Amino acid sequence: MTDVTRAPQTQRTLVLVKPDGVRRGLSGEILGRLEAKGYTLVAVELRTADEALLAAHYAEHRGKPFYAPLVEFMGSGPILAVVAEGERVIEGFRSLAGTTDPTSASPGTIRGDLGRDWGLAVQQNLVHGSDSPESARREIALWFPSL
Ligand code: D4T
Repeated sequence: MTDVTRAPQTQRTLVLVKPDGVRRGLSGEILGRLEAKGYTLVAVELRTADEALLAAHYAEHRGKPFYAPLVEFMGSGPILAVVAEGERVIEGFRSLAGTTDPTSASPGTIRGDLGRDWGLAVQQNLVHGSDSPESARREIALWFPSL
């Protein structure tokens, strides 16, 4: 519901189309969903991430069982890195993406419509989206230091 007393919260978020999404030719579909929702693309770059960037990006997961396969998977091919902007875009993109496990993510979401479990060591769940304003600032600085 609209809260008329609330101050505007124009935000930026980091979206990644992960290597599975790029490999499957879903970059356009995913960018299309972002744009159709009304968010603005601020930066878009296709790049293969090196281990240092991935270690910094996933620092919070270091030591977890899925960390090594996650870094290997994320470095396995090009990623489409995107900065998107809009009112409450951080929450909005997380909602577009759906929950982490694509098998149970709701239909209508990117992961729910386009993703599934492939029986691999790591969830190949097509996209990443920053989960808070602090994460967004940190991640945008890592992937797009010039912004
Ligand atoms: P990201 O960070 O990639 O947007 O995904 P989420 O926010 O949805 O999920 P996350 O940070 O908890 O996980 C990061 C990354 O690790 C993989 N993963 C995660 C996995 O393979 N097994 C697991 O049990 C978890 C929790 C999937 C996404």
